[in-house]
Amino acid sequence: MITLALSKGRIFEETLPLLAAAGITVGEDPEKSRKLILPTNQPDVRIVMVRASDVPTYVEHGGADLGVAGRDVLLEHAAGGVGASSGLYQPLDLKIARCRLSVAVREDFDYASAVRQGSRIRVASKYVHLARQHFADKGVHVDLIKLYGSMELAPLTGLADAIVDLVSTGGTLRANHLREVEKIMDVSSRLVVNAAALKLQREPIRRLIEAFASALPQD
Ligand code: PRT
Ligand code: MG
Repeated sequence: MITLALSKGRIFEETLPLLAAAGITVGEDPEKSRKLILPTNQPDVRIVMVRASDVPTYVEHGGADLGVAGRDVLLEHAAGGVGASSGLYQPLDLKIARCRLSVAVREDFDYASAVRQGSRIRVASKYVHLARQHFADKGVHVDLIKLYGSMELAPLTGLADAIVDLVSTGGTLRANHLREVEKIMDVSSRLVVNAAALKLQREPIRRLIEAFASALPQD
Protein backbone atom coordinates (compact mmCIF):
# COMPACT_ATOMS: atom_id res chain seq x y z
CA MET A 1 0.00 0.00 0.00
CA ILE A 2 1.22 3.48 -0.93
CA THR A 3 -0.18 6.43 1.03
CA LEU A 4 -0.11 9.94 -0.44
CA ALA A 5 -0.79 12.97 1.81
CA LEU A 6 -2.60 15.91 0.23
CA SER A 7 -4.41 18.97 1.56
CA LYS A 8 -7.87 20.17 0.53
CA GLY A 9 -8.28 22.95 -1.95
CA ARG A 10 -5.72 24.03 -4.52
CA ILE A 11 -3.14 21.33 -3.76
CA PHE A 12 -5.68 18.51 -4.09
CA GLU A 13 -7.19 20.02 -7.24
CA GLU A 14 -3.87 20.71 -8.95
CA THR A 15 -2.46 17.27 -8.05
CA LEU A 16 -5.42 15.42 -9.64
CA PRO A 17 -4.14 15.81 -13.25
CA LEU A 18 -0.72 14.51 -12.18
CA LEU A 19 -2.34 11.48 -10.53
CA ALA A 20 -4.37 10.93 -13.71
CA ALA A 21 -1.12 10.83 -15.68
CA ALA A 22 -0.03 8.00 -13.38
CA GLY A 23 -3.35 6.22 -14.07
CA ILE A 24 -4.72 7.09 -10.64
CA THR A 25 -8.23 8.47 -10.18
CA VAL A 26 -9.81 9.44 -6.87
CA GLY A 27 -13.40 8.31 -6.38
CA GLU A 28 -14.46 10.97 -3.89
CA ASP A 29 -14.34 14.74 -3.61
CA PRO A 30 -12.75 15.74 -0.27
CA GLU A 31 -14.80 18.98 -0.26
CA LYS A 32 -17.98 16.91 -0.09
CA SER A 33 -16.88 13.82 1.78
CA ARG A 34 -16.07 13.66 5.49
CA LYS A 35 -13.68 10.81 4.88
CA LEU A 36 -10.05 11.49 5.72
CA ILE A 37 -8.77 8.47 3.80
CA LEU A 38 -9.79 8.37 0.15
CA PRO A 39 -9.42 5.19 -1.87
CA THR A 40 -8.32 5.38 -5.50
CA ASN A 41 -8.98 3.19 -8.54
CA GLN A 42 -5.73 1.41 -7.69
CA PRO A 43 -6.19 -0.92 -4.71
CA ASP A 44 -2.63 -0.28 -3.51
CA VAL A 45 -2.78 3.56 -3.58
CA ARG A 46 -4.73 5.70 -1.10
CA ILE A 47 -4.89 9.41 -0.30
CA VAL A 48 -4.91 10.88 3.21
CA MET A 49 -6.32 14.40 3.63
CA VAL A 50 -4.34 16.52 6.12
CA ARG A 51 -3.79 20.22 6.86
CA ALA A 52 -1.38 21.80 4.36
CA SER A 53 1.11 22.52 7.13
CA ASP A 54 0.90 18.92 8.44
CA VAL A 55 1.98 17.27 5.15
CA PRO A 56 5.76 17.38 5.94
CA THR A 57 5.15 15.93 9.41
CA TYR A 58 3.07 13.02 8.04
CA VAL A 59 5.66 12.17 5.40
CA GLU A 60 8.66 12.65 7.67
CA HIS A 61 7.28 10.29 10.31
CA GLY A 62 5.91 7.71 7.89
CA GLY A 63 2.19 8.46 8.38
CA ALA A 64 2.28 8.84 4.60
CA ASP A 65 4.87 7.61 2.09
CA LEU A 66 4.59 10.66 -0.15
CA GLY A 67 2.97 14.06 -0.05
CA VAL A 68 2.56 17.35 -1.87
CA ALA A 69 3.47 20.53 0.01
CA GLY A 70 4.29 24.14 -0.78
CA ARG A 71 7.88 25.34 -0.63
CA ASP A 72 6.66 27.82 2.03
CA VAL A 73 5.42 24.98 4.25
CA LEU A 74 8.50 22.81 3.67
CA LEU A 75 11.00 25.57 4.47
CA GLU A 76 9.08 26.75 7.53
CA HIS A 77 8.86 23.14 8.74
CA ALA A 78 12.61 22.60 8.23
CA ALA A 79 13.47 25.91 9.94
CA GLY A 80 11.19 24.96 12.85
CA GLY A 81 13.57 22.05 13.19
CA VAL A 82 12.15 19.16 15.24
CA GLY A 83 14.28 16.64 13.34
CA ALA A 84 14.73 19.21 10.54
CA SER A 85 13.28 17.12 7.70
CA SER A 86 16.20 14.69 7.56
CA GLY A 87 13.96 11.86 6.35
CA LEU A 88 12.30 13.96 3.64
CA TYR A 89 13.39 13.45 0.07
CA GLN A 90 12.23 16.12 -2.45
CA PRO A 91 12.59 14.64 -5.93
CA LEU A 92 10.30 16.99 -7.90
CA ASP A 93 9.10 20.55 -8.15
CA LEU A 94 5.53 20.01 -9.39
CA LYS A 95 5.20 23.71 -10.34
CA ILE A 96 1.61 23.78 -9.06
CA ALA A 97 -0.09 26.14 -6.54
CA ARG A 98 2.40 28.85 -7.52
CA CYS A 99 2.60 32.09 -5.59
CA ARG A 100 5.21 34.19 -3.80
CA LEU A 101 6.06 34.89 -0.16
CA SER A 102 6.16 38.64 0.36
CA VAL A 103 6.27 41.45 2.88
CA ALA A 104 3.20 43.71 2.81
CA VAL A 105 2.24 46.82 4.76
CA ARG A 106 -0.69 49.24 4.97
CA GLU A 107 -0.87 51.58 1.99
CA ASP A 108 -0.09 54.52 4.30
CA PHE A 109 2.86 52.90 6.13
CA ASP A 110 6.25 54.21 4.99
CA TYR A 111 8.20 50.94 5.01
CA ALA A 112 11.27 52.34 3.25
CA SER A 113 11.86 55.03 5.89
CA ALA A 114 11.15 52.66 8.76
CA VAL A 115 13.89 50.38 7.38
CA ARG A 116 16.27 53.31 6.66
CA GLN A 117 15.83 54.72 10.16
CA GLY A 118 16.45 51.33 11.75
CA SER A 119 13.09 51.35 13.58
CA ARG A 120 11.80 48.12 15.08
CA ILE A 121 9.07 46.80 12.83
CA ARG A 122 6.26 44.61 14.18
CA VAL A 123 5.72 41.74 11.74
CA ALA A 124 2.84 39.28 11.91
CA SER A 125 3.07 35.96 10.07
CA LYS A 126 2.29 32.29 9.97
CA TYR A 127 5.89 31.93 8.68
CA VAL A 128 7.81 33.25 11.70
CA HIS A 129 11.00 31.30 10.94
CA LEU A 130 11.17 32.41 7.30
CA ALA A 131 10.29 35.97 8.32
CA ARG A 132 13.00 36.01 11.02
CA GLN A 133 15.61 34.76 8.52
CA HIS A 134 14.58 37.31 5.89
CA PHE A 135 14.80 40.35 8.21
CA ALA A 136 18.00 39.09 9.87
CA ASP A 137 19.62 38.84 6.39
CA LYS A 138 18.59 42.45 5.71
CA GLY A 139 19.71 43.62 9.14
CA VAL A 140 16.23 44.90 9.99
CA HIS A 141 15.06 44.69 13.61
CA VAL A 142 11.67 43.04 13.94
CA ASP A 143 9.29 41.87 16.63
CA LEU A 144 7.55 38.78 15.29
CA ILE A 145 3.95 37.91 16.04
CA LYS A 146 2.81 34.38 15.23
CA LEU A 147 -0.61 34.06 13.58
CA TYR A 148 -2.41 31.02 12.15
CA GLY A 149 -4.51 32.78 9.51
CA SER A 150 -5.97 36.03 8.14
CA MET A 151 -2.60 37.78 8.34
CA GLU A 152 -4.07 40.66 6.27
CA LEU A 153 -6.05 41.77 9.30
CA ALA A 154 -3.00 42.44 11.48
CA PRO A 155 -1.87 45.79 9.95
CA LEU A 156 -5.48 46.97 9.69
CA THR A 157 -6.12 46.54 13.41
CA GLY A 158 -2.77 47.90 14.58
CA LEU A 159 -1.56 44.47 15.70
CA ALA A 160 1.45 44.76 13.37
CA ASP A 161 3.15 47.16 10.94
CA ALA A 162 3.83 44.49 8.34
CA ILE A 163 2.94 40.94 7.40
CA VAL A 164 4.81 38.13 5.68
CA ASP A 165 2.26 36.20 3.63
CA LEU A 166 1.63 34.46 0.33
CA VAL A 167 0.51 36.54 -2.63
CA SER A 168 -0.84 35.18 -5.85
CA THR A 169 -3.01 37.66 -7.80
CA GLY A 170 -2.54 40.47 -5.25
CA GLY A 171 -6.34 40.79 -5.01
CA THR A 172 -6.49 40.10 -1.27
CA LEU A 173 -3.87 42.76 -0.49
CA ARG A 174 -5.64 45.33 -2.68
CA ALA A 175 -9.05 44.57 -1.15
CA ASN A 176 -7.57 45.27 2.29
CA HIS A 177 -5.60 48.40 1.36
CA LEU A 178 -2.26 46.68 1.77
CA ARG A 179 0.80 47.07 -0.44
CA GLU A 180 3.45 44.49 -1.32
CA VAL A 181 6.89 45.95 -0.55
CA GLU A 182 9.29 43.01 -0.89
CA LYS A 183 9.27 39.57 -2.44
CA ILE A 184 11.04 37.04 -0.24
CA MET A 185 10.78 34.02 -2.55
CA ASP A 186 8.84 32.32 -5.31
CA VAL A 187 6.74 29.39 -4.12
CA SER A 188 5.43 26.25 -5.82
CA SER A 189 4.52 22.83 -4.49
CA ARG A 190 6.90 19.90 -4.34
CA LEU A 191 6.56 16.16 -4.12
CA VAL A 192 8.04 14.91 -0.85
CA VAL A 193 8.89 11.30 -0.16
CA ASN A 194 9.69 9.47 3.06
CA ALA A 195 13.28 8.27 2.66
CA ALA A 196 12.68 4.88 4.31
CA ALA A 197 9.55 4.26 2.18
CA LEU A 198 11.59 4.97 -0.93
CA LYS A 199 14.00 2.20 0.06
CA LEU A 200 11.32 -0.31 1.01
CA GLN A 201 8.93 0.34 -1.90
CA ARG A 202 11.44 1.55 -4.47
CA GLU A 203 9.70 0.36 -7.66
CA PRO A 204 6.11 1.59 -7.15
CA ILE A 205 7.35 4.92 -5.77
CA ARG A 206 9.82 5.38 -8.64
CA ARG A 207 7.04 4.70 -11.16
CA LEU A 208 4.84 7.30 -9.49
CA ILE A 209 7.64 9.91 -9.48
CA GLU A 210 8.34 9.24 -13.17
CA ALA A 211 4.67 9.49 -14.14
CA PHE A 212 4.39 12.81 -12.26
CA ALA A 213 7.59 14.09 -13.90
CA SER A 214 6.38 13.22 -17.39
CA ALA A 215 3.06 15.02 -16.79
CA LEU A 216 4.72 18.33 -15.85
CA PRO A 217 4.64 21.15 -18.38
CA GLN A 218 8.06 21.45 -20.05
CA ASP A 219 9.71 24.86 -19.71
O1 PRT B 1 -5.97 26.33 5.80
P1 PRT B 1 -4.73 25.63 6.29
O2 PRT B 1 -4.01 26.35 7.39
O3 PRT B 1 -4.94 24.17 6.56
O4 PRT B 1 -3.71 25.60 5.10
P2 PRT B 1 -3.49 26.70 4.01
O5 PRT B 1 -4.45 27.82 4.12
O6 PRT B 1 -2.04 27.01 3.98
O7 PRT B 1 -3.86 25.83 2.72
P3 PRT B 1 -4.10 26.36 1.26
O8 PRT B 1 -4.75 25.22 0.54
O9 PRT B 1 -4.76 27.69 1.28
O10 PRT B 1 -2.61 26.57 0.73
C1 PRT B 1 -1.81 25.47 0.46
C2 PRT B 1 -0.59 25.94 -0.32
O11 PRT B 1 -1.00 26.55 -1.54
C3 PRT B 1 0.27 27.00 0.37
O12 PRT B 1 1.14 26.42 1.31
C4 PRT B 1 1.01 27.60 -0.83
O13 PRT B 1 2.19 26.85 -1.12
C5 PRT B 1 0.01 27.43 -1.99
N1 PRT B 1 -0.65 28.69 -2.41
C6 PRT B 1 -0.61 29.18 -3.69
C7 PRT B 1 -1.36 29.57 -1.67
C8 PRT B 1 -1.73 30.62 -2.52
N2 PRT B 1 -1.27 30.34 -3.77
C9 PRT B 1 -2.50 31.74 -1.99
N3 PRT B 1 -2.81 32.67 -2.72
N4 PRT B 1 -1.72 29.56 -0.38
C10 PRT B 1 -2.45 30.59 0.11
N5 PRT B 1 -2.84 31.67 -0.63
C11 PRT B 1 -3.62 32.73 0.09
C12 PRT B 1 -2.72 33.77 0.76
O14 PRT B 1 -2.33 33.32 2.05
C13 PRT B 1 -3.62 35.00 0.82
O15 PRT B 1 -4.49 34.97 1.93
O16 PRT B 1 -4.45 33.47 -0.79
C14 PRT B 1 -4.44 34.86 -0.45
C15 PRT B 1 -3.75 35.68 -1.51
O17 PRT B 1 -4.21 35.36 -2.78
P4 PRT B 1 -4.37 36.52 -3.89
O18 PRT B 1 -4.65 35.79 -5.17
O19 PRT B 1 -5.51 37.38 -3.44
O20 PRT B 1 -3.06 37.28 -3.96
MG1 MG C 1 -6.02 28.60 3.18
